[in-house]
Amino acid sequence: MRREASLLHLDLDAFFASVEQRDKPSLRGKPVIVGGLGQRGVVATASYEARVFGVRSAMPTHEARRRCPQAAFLTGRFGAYHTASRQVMDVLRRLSPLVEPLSLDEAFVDLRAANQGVDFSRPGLILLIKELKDEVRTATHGLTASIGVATSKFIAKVATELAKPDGWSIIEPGHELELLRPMQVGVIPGVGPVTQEKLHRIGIHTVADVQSCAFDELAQVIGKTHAQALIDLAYARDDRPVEPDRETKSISVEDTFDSDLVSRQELTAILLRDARQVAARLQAAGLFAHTVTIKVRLHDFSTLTRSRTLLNATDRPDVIGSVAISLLTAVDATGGVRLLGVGASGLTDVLQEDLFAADRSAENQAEDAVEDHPTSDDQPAPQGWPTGLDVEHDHHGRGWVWGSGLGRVTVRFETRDTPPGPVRTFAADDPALHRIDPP
Ligand code: TTP
Ligand code: MG
Repeated sequence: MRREASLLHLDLDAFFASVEQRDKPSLRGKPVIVGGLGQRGVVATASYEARVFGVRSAMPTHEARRRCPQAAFLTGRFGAYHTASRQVMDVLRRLSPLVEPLSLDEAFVDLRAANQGVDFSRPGLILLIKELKDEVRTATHGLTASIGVATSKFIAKVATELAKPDGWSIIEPGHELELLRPMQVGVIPGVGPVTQEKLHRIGIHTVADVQSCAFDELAQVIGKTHAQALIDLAYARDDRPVEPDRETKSISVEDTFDSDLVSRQELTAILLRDARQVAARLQAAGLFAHTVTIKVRLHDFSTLTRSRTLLNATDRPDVIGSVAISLLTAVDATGGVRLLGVGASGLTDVLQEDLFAADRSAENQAEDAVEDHPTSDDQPAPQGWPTGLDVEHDHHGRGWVWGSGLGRVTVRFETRDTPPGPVRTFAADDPALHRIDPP
């Protein structure tokens, strides 16, 4: 355990929604919900203005519409989120080379390895945190982050949660236990809803309850290994190091064929076999993947990848297989396939996931997809005018899709750097109107 509070955790506030409010001035200060807009879509995130109405991540979008009909419902713009993420990670890497991104909007930083000497006194840390928040705001053109600093990853992350939104907190060495004891057991990494429910059944609700529970009783419910991990964390014993290259880690399996394959049946069988191998390697490494990717090389040697990000990371062969198969259905492989592969990325370890939530069906998991996104050298096929998308009109300039239907598209003409702008409606096939990449 560290003697000084030198583990920093940063998490952007209402990340996707904040990017939308930044780029769409008319939505600032208003409820904004980003997610799947279709029949079975789920909420990826909601702005704090929408959270007041009880809208939460992973809630079905129709439920969110019921709770907060006045919100702007927007499709995700992953290009813009990736850019913002890179800007934040660059700021963090200027502070210390030891940065471990956990997702697009969240990272640990080891301040012991900082590029310049850090003053670990409370006033010294406060100064560092305030400067960091300012740098993030400047680099991202206005996004706010919350920051926690403590003696371990676990406590630093708890500190960030306490500070949300747009705040910071420092947990002084020696104060970890008093902080944790009254908290719900779900605060412990690895304890997701399923595990929490199991613990509730034996009367464990708070971290203090874990501390006073006999090891054997705990082990009966969640197994010996997990019981020990749980007890260690309940006593704030966490010496996990910051691992800077976790983000880039991925696991993949691919096959090249002697002759081009056309049969869907054969391709499906290969995907399932690859998925089993990927899952086995994940399980061997104790890792879970957030993103499943397929790689397809066609008869003309063009190579494309398709990926889907899941709400819950997985190490299950059936989940990976069913996602891979559904990704392949979106690829025109009628001319034959030369190479096929399955990959898993966005890896996290056991402690960042619900240890026992693995009994959900593959189908449910696949339905949970946040977004399908082409990931490499191929272009998305433009189809329709999803609300929130960036567009440009030859005469009116840049804006975003405010709504569409019945052969018409309504655009609000405003950008990050303009005041709230006017709306205008066009025919959906107006040749002067174009989809554009996030500026
Ligand atoms: P979070 O950091 O969990 O959430 P947040 O940044 O939206 O809000 P908070 O202020 O509480 O940190 O997730 C970061 C982004 O990841 C979020 O903006 C959208 C995406 N996401 C999903 O797509 N699905 C999910 O279920 C969750 C939790 C997040
Ligand atoms: Mg966040």
